[in-house]
Amino acid sequence: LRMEQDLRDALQNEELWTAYQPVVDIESGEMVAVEALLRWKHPAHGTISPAEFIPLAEESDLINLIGKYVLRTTTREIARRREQTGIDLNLKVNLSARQLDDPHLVAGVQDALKTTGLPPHALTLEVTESALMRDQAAAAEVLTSLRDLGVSLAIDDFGTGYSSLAQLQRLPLDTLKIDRTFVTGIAESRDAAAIVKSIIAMAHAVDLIVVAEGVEDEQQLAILRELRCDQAQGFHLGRPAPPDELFGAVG
Ligand code: G
Ligand code: G
Ligand code: MN
Ligand code: NA
Repeated sequence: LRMEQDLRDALQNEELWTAYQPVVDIESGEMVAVEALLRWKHPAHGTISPAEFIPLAEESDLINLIGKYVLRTTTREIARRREQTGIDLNLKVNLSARQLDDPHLVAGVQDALKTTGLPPHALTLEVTESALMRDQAAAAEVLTSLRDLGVSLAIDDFGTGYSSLAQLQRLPLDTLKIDRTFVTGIAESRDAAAIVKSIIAMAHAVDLIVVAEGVEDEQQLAILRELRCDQAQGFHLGRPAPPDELFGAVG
């Protein structure tokens, strides 16, 4: 497969880089976290979206190599930015389902924290609802090992799967991210607003911090504030950007 070989080469040739998108505390308006979103600058095809190349990488062990690279480079970057800005900034890194099956995952995370000096509480690992529901017993085990390192855990794209409150409660999670498909309609549709309201209430009932994704205007943000959503992310608050753009250049 041409593209798979290109992707393997991309890792070597440093064609992969990471954009960071701000996550804002709704009450204070402060940036409290950034989500690392991988980008591929292909020499011939230009920028390729992770929506295209992550699924390809997930077909093989390549996703574990990429995942390890992302963990190593983003923890280094954000450890440096925490020092530069003095902000107790949290780094959010996406994990693929297949990475949860990697027996070296926990050691890899531990190694990235140790090497870069990023405090464990400054790292949140995001796992999609569908990845967690695939094999709940196995997911619970690996999440528990990760949490023992002191890192936080988030369920991503929530609402797109079919998990119950009981299932959520059995997993050692800290944060729930509401999928942007629910946020998109909250200003126009009473049903969408009602769904978001009930997700927030349910998440708060089991002590999860709630992040709304895909916030694209002030009206959506105002509704989320009214619904007591904790944090928000989306183009209205900041697009994924190179770190120098987000934090300023450092020497
Ligand atoms: O940034 P963008 O919306 O194009 O990302 C598309 C998808 O790629 C999202 O679902 C996002 O979670 C995923 N993604 C981005 N970066 C990473 C990464 O480093 N690892 C994994 N597993 N997925 C990522
Ligand atoms: O699946 P995950 O939530 O990890 O992916 C985040 C993706 O959502 C990224 O690809 C990012 O570019 C995208 N994204 C972030 N904010 C917005 C937004 O406000 N609107 C839309 N349409 N996409 C967004
Ligand atoms: Mn995510
Ligand atoms: Na998401």
